[in-house]
Amino acid sequence: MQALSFATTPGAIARGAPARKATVSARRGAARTVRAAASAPAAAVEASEVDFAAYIAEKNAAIEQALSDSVPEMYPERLHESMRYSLLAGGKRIRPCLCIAACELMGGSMETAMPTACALEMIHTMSLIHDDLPSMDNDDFRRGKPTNHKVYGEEMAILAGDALLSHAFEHIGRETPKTVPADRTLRVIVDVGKCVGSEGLVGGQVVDIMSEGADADEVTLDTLKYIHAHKTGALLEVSVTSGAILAGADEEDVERLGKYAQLIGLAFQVVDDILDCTATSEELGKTAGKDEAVGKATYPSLVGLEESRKIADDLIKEAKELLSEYDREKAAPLIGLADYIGNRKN
Ligand code: GRG
Repeated sequence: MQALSFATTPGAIARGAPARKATVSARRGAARTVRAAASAPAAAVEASEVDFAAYIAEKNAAIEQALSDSVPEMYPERLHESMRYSLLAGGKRIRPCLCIAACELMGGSMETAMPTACALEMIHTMSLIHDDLPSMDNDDFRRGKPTNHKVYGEEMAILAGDALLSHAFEHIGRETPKTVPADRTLRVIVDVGKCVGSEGLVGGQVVDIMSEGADADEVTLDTLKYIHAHKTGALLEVSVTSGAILAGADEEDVERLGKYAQLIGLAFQVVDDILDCTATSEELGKTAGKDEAVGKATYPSLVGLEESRKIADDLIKEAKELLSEYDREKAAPLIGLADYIGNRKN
């Protein structure tokens, strides 16, 4: 089977892109959702790929609408505008897609998973807003647009991030359908909290910051694995497991899907490291080549580009093998998402 080619929409709709001098094209940032097989030759596109593309298109449309509905335009207007600016700036929506796909695989519905799916995107978005701040990565572009603090100022960017974080938990608690037993919703809230805090995203970010500028031999592959598993992997993992939990999956399935998510999570970050040194800023929608510029330890810097590519491929293969326990048709979205993560170009 030909490897899927996942391209961003060439004709992405421009959304108020301001004039700028950097190489990143704002046009690219508008609709960076998961897109399947967009550039594969028609004859080579198998039915399963077409099905996956249709599945993702349907989910992404529903996710975009639900995200827009989730944060109101209200007083104080500038705060809500700042929250909506980043939340609706595009993005591939991988986390919500994973959450919905896992819920559906375990017999649940998109409606059951949607509030949690949106909450995960709110948390992901706030982590990007904070990551881009001058005191962190100090980036001017994200998702092909000027970063939140460039548009709204640092104070507002910090507070918009805080508000999105808080709103995420409120949203799961308030909007998850009442047909879902409360203990499942509570477990999801606890799990998401854990994946975001000191044992998750924040912990990973702290080790990442501490590792920057450290002597090369201090940052081992194990340190790098810790950073990736926490900074990136934890949220991807809880995206999958929370979808499964909401559907009422048993522990064995939650554990198996969690393992699948850990593998694709590490692959996601290995590919991120590869893209940082092989793709352009325009393709990425953010500044390329930053890892090398700040002397950051990455998979390519530690094991080389070729070996990094092999590691990513092996991780995706292993993740997909775990799904062989399930009906192939029902597991197709999670299989497709694993392939997407392995082959993504931004
Ligand atoms: C979570 C409380 C809290 C604070 C934030 C700043 C910080 C702590 C953490 C940094 C987390 C971070 C930026 C991780 C990188 C994750 C990553 C690889 C992002 C890119 O994800 P994509 O490719 O992006 O899915 P899009 O734009 O497509 O959504």
